Amino acid sequence: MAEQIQKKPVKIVETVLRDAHQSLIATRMTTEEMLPIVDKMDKIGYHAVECWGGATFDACLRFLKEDPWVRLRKLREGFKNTKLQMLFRGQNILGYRHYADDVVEYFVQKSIANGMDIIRIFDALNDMRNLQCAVDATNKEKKASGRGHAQIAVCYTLGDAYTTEYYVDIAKRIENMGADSICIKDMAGLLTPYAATELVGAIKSAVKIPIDLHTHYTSGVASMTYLKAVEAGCDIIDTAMSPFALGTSQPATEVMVETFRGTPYDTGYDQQKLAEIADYFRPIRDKYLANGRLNPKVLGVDIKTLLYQVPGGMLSNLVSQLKEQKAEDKYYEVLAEVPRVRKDFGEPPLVTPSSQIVGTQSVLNVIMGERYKLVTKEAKDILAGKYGQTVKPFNKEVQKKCIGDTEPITCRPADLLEPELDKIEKEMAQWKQQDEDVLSYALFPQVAVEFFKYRQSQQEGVDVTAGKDGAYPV
Ligand SMILES: [Mn+2]
Repeated sequence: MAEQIQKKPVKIVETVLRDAHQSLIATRMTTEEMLPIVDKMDKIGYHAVECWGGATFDACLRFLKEDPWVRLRKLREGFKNTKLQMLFRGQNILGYRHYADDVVEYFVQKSIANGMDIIRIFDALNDMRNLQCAVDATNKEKKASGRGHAQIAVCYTLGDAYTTEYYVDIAKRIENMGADSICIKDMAGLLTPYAATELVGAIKSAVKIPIDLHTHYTSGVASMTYLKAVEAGCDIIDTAMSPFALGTSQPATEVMVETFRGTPYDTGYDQQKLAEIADYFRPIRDKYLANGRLNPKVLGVDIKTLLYQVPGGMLSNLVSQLKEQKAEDKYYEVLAEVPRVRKDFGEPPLVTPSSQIVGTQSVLNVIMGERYKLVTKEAKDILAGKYGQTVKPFNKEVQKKCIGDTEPITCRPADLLEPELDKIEKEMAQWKQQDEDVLSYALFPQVAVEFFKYRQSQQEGVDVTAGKDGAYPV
């Protein structure tokens, strides 16, 4: 009988070049640290390597003084056989506001033109209206160039509204929207193993497109959750090479590969080759541990995440925000405030940007000693409907205190935006050296200009910023 069981190797998305270092070391891995190992990674047989999008773009420009587009092109050059994957925040692209459709379309077009294959598109509020433009743009590129795969992710979270029926309904809508695959995106490790059996089983019987499960090890259940999910029909799982696995990152690639060995789900990956890749990343992990960038606090199991529903990247951000304010002792107080603020804001999933909005507001509420005494612009926007529709209504009292009599909007937020690409291009014309610069500027105007100045100083050997805002090494 055993021979008759149909082989169904589980596919693996390797996250070490994106989510793993975003979750553990605030996205600081450099292109230089990535490139020497690309060739070995390319020979594993991964379904895809997630390596771009999310916070990588911002971190490249802001902290690493790297051009994210150059990184993408170099990775594309190195990964000759492996698909590249990116994370894309729907109408927010990789930024923190809603962009007009023309910018979203142009970003998708340029991402694929520069080598991206799979675009995982999600919306922090699971408002599907915010995804359609990016999905259509991906499908258009796929038709034109043969490259491109639109994966729509539904953010997994807990709460009254988030029933199995809710997810099944969303999954059907995702399939109807023209997605090539669906991702259950569990930012905080909230999906427990037996809940995964039910959820994946239910979605599997409702849709035909492949299911990818993405979770984090934060609460300690993630590898068991993958096991049950795969048994229930999950096609793809996201894992990270062991030196950048566990804690707020993903389950370890080698562990999951070994778990399925000899079963119908056997990946067939070579453990010896994986070990060589791990050997490469281990000293890099040690470096970040030694310089304090990798905080041991995010490496353990924090079962409280099941209570606070805080995603990996957000946990490490909260730690550094509190460190800056010299208020590290308020860590658990802030963690307790997070679910209260979330409820006030219509119980959205916590993922960029809603995680930052809820997180920062929680820090302010605790540090100021009075809730909503100081309110961020983004918190006001979310309460004014400018990010889209939440599954639950807002706390009316909090809404009133934060935005007063402002009339909240109910349409798709981008419907109120005029095309803006031409205007953006004119604004930054003096810095433009490649088409992609327009998009870097569109997403992070100040940070991009700083980067453009730095780039120019490198090229010309003169420091154009001298005497203004500090000198760059030339
Ligand atoms: Mn993630």
